[in-house]
Amino acid sequence: MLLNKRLIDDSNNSNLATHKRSYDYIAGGINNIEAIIQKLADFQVAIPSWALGTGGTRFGRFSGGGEPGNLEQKIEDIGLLHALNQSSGAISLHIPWDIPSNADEIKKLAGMHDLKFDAVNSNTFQDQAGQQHSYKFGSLQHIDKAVRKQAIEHNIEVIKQGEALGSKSLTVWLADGSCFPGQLNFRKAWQNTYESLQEIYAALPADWKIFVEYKAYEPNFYSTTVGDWGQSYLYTSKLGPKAYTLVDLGHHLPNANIEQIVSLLMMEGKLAGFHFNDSKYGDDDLTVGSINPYQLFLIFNELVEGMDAKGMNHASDLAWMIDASHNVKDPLEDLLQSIEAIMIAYTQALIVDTKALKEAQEINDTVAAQEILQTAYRTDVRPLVAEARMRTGGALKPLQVFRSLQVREQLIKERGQATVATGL
Ligand code: LRH
Ligand code: MN
Repeated sequence: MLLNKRLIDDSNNSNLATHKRSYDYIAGGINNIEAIIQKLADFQVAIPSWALGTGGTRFGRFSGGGEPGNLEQKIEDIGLLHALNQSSGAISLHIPWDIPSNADEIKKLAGMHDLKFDAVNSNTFQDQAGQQHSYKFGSLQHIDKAVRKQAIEHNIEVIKQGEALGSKSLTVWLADGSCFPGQLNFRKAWQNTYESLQEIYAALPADWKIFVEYKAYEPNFYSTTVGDWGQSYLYTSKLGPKAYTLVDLGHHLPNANIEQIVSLLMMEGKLAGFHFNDSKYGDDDLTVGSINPYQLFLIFNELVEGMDAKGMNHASDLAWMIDASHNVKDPLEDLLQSIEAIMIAYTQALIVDTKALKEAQEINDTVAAQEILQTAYRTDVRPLVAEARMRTGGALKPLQVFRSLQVREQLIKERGQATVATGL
């Protein structure tokens, strides 16, 4: 479904007066406002190809209808999101859930929607039909060399798929681990995984990166062979300069200080980027900023401070991706809310008075430090995010336009109620 630009302009015209009032009020108090708006305009978040349909759990799945039944329709849906918010300009593909039938055709279609291809994701956590060796007891860690070989070859195949689309990075998330004490020799599993990753690393094109994603548990419930940032960092620091550690916000044990992990990985120059989502308990893959928006702000506060300390380009030097699953919300509405939450947290971090914060830290003025941080966090920066959207051709109110155009109803008319999108 292609979105007619005029409809966005009409909506913006009807919202302009209110927007201008709140924008002028906030912008008036910020000295480098134009630089901030430009940073927001440049900031693009990749949409996961596996999160455009209704997710589910082992207890049930409640489809909303009109889901994309193939990669072409997924690109259309991401194109629609990008037309609305001008901040979703990339796709992260998962192979084999979304193998491009014809890479050039797919690349052309994505180009028509002004979309690029971010990291490609391999999948050695499920057995595919006709697969020779099972990943039941792991893939790159597996005690059987033939299974490891199969998993290595799959990752190398995924790199080739990504090259054909113009992607520049491979994300490896391994479900590998154990469910019971005694099931696994941890060192052997680590060594097998490391040697397997070395073979995949060796197959990376010169200008590519490999992202090693860690996760505390699930689907294994006793040990995970890439279980936390330290284990991932052990791999990425030994593998070489093209290896980085990917932070999925939902992959931590309760109360982990993720912003501290982020600051240290950046200090080491080993932060790949993110799979943004939110969670209350486990890897819940909920809407970004829906449960703990303050944590998201604190993470962006470390990111902005760390990137500026290293002179990094905010928009291009780290991988900004969403990883979500939608059980009760419309997938596209959920993604629009997630992008908004990311842009708000980034903007709040950009208006932190870093000079005053540093001064407070240097005299242990903890009260002042909190005041400085929370002044930024408690500033309603939504008009700034909306302004950047409008200046780049997007909607001041993407969700309002999405609903007023009855996009889901139209997609159900076009695709029917029963189409099922591949993915989670
Ligand atoms: C694992 C994970 C990983 C993906 C999968 C879809 O929980 O976060 O990033 O491969 O979700
Ligand atoms: Mn993830």
